[in-house]
Amino acid sequence: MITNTELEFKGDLYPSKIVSFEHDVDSVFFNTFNSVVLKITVVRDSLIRFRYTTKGYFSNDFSYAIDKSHSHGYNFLEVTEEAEYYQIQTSKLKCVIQKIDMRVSIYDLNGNVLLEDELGFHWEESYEYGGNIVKMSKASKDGECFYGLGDKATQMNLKGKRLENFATDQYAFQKDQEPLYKVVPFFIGLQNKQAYGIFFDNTFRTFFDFCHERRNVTSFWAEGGEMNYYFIHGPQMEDVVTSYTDLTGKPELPPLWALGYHQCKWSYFPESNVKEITSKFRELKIPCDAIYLDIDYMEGFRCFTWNKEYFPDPKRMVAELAEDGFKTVVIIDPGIKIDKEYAVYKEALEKDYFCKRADGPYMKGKVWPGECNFPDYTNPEVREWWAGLFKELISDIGVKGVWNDMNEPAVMEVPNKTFPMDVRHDYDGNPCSHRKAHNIYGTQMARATYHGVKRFAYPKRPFIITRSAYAGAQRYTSSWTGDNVATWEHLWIANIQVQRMSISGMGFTGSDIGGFAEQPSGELYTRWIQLGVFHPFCRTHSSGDHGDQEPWAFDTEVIDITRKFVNLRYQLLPYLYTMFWQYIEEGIPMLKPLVYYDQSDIQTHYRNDEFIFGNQILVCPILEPNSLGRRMYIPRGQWYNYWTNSLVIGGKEIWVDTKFDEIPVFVKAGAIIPKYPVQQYVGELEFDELTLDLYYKEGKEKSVVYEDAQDGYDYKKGRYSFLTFRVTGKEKELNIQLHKEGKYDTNYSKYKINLIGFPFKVKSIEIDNEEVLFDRVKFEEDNYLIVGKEFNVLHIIGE
Ligand code: MIG
Repeated sequence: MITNTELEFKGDLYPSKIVSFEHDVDSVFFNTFNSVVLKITVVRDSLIRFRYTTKGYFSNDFSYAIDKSHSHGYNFLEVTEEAEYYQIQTSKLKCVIQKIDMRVSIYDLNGNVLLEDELGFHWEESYEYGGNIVKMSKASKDGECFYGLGDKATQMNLKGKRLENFATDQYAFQKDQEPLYKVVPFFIGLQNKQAYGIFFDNTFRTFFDFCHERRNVTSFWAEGGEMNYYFIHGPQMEDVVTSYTDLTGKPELPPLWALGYHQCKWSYFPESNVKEITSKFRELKIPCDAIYLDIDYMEGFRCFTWNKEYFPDPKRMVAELAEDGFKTVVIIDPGIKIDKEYAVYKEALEKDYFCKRADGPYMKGKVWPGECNFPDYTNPEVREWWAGLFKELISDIGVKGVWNDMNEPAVMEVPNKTFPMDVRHDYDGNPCSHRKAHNIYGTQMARATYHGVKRFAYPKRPFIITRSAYAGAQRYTSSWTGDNVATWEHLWIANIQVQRMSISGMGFTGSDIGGFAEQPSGELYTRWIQLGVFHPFCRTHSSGDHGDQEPWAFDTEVIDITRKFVNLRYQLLPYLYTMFWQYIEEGIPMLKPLVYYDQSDIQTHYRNDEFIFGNQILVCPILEPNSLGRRMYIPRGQWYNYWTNSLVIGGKEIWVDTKFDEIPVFVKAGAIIPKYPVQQYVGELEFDELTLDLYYKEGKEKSVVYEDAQDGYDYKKGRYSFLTFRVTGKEKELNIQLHKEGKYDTNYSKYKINLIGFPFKVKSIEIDNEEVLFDRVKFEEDNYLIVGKEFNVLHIIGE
């Protein structure tokens, strides 16, 4: 911990005055008398990169986080020199650099300060390792709020916190515990109702201080590497998050089954136990798409092997599970057992693929298999080799997904829980020590795994899940929040972690439902499932040490409620898939914390529990035992209680009654929510109608529905269906305009439209301006109608 006394430490060095500058296309270089260079690059009008060196020149510019295909290009760039400062102006921003001390201020074009250096860039030389500890401090205004940073187990608004980024196997972590498994050095600041973002792209151990040490100062620093950050202009949080996600990359669509319910435990074995579990799901009619094999499926924990006693014929078993609709996902860890008889070990040794200590010997560490060596996934040749290892598992045996664990990397029985810092890495041709490679090790492993699974799963889509990740990992993999605990507090943590991951570019995330360590009560498990079905990744997992955690480990009531909520998730699959599409297309987070949803309402700035699932469903978990309801904030606008269909006007905190088999769920007025029938697994049923729940609104609302073949890559060639419904409701009528894009023809031919909250009785219906008789549209009980899917305008007229 750095204290105030240390802050006054005279070891800190600062840029002196600027003596020259050069402008080279999109970049401007400022040189100080003491050899500091600041390179400012205009990536886009609203996205500016700042790089500092203290030695007069820059090292090779290389980042694992930045997506090579990110958008760049600006409309306007002008550099001017004044007596006291330089100014860089784009069509969105103005950036002022003081000549005397190189301090930077960023303004919007109305002259509002967006972000201003306090001390600005400074550094401390590191005698022990060479290079610098690089530091940045910014002035913070009263009322400023901070969000983001990945998987932090603390309140949504990070104001007043100091956080640390160093990927760590943090078994049974606690609230506020630092650091955790993932590293996303990206935060969103919100000040004066304007949002901005900072992405500090530095893989060394980094720290962020949000007005914790000093009230009006935000600072961030790294134990090595470069001061290298991107400033992202809002003013809406959506602008910041979508720009950040564009910069660090978006995933491809997962297969739709990956959005189903997954069941996991450490461990299901032997084969008969796996089958017992899967059959029980079908027998109890609780939908489930994936079953996981944890480390015990392997022979002595050797990756890419099978314990033949437990699993005599994996190919047959995987095929039989597939017939019943189950996809098999297997765990693969980074540690390769030191064993001269083990093919994977032998090959990696021969090819020199393992990480080495600074002085030459292989890095050795204990994990599940005993003493292991560890592939250097930062070497592209090693990644290629690793990808190739998946051939048998995927092409031959038919495994559909791979789960990467322990990739922080975790090492047992050593105080720092990971590699020694002197271990060497290739870092894609930029050799470095583990100090620099530690935080991206897990991502590079997941990346290699992704390429392998993708190659051998083709023409189907791959599914990868990882525990450790650095910014940008979303391009390759989903993730879970690691070894949580079966406590109510952890349910609170899971809710925040998944929302936070969502606004940190890495939305395909979930928690171990029910808790990994310890045993949940039936009530806690129920409350967790009720939240978990609204998380992009939905899996029950447990350590297996404290008893079973399948739904039927609890009483009938729990089983019934689990079924009810998992059914709801399966009904909402088209809605969930649509939000995934918006994530991969536009970088829009699938879950939206209330502050993201309505940043100009200050009531949202400190909310934690409520979030928007997709665009139009408001969810709030029950986080306490024996609850008959809870208080919650309803954001501005009109919302229908999903369970009662009663209308609430938002912008206030209210009490919501819920039974044990409900949590507060609200649907935005005007929304059209698409639903599939309940299926026991994705693709089980053929159906001829898409259900559309239409929530009446006096006014306008737009809803979209994305669909495609649910797997494969045809969607990239335009074979998808994208429906836009524009609802306009009036006192006695409602109009739906439908616009269709894409070349995919859905299997169903009709819509069943449920009319919810209509204040009038339907008198007649016009389709494309022609009145239709009620025998052409099935219209019953005044609350739903069935119409052919091809229409442009549907006009519902009341009496
Ligand atoms: O040291 O593979 O977070 O999900 O079940 C424990 C066994 C290793 C940690 C993972 C957990 C997994 C467990 N693993």
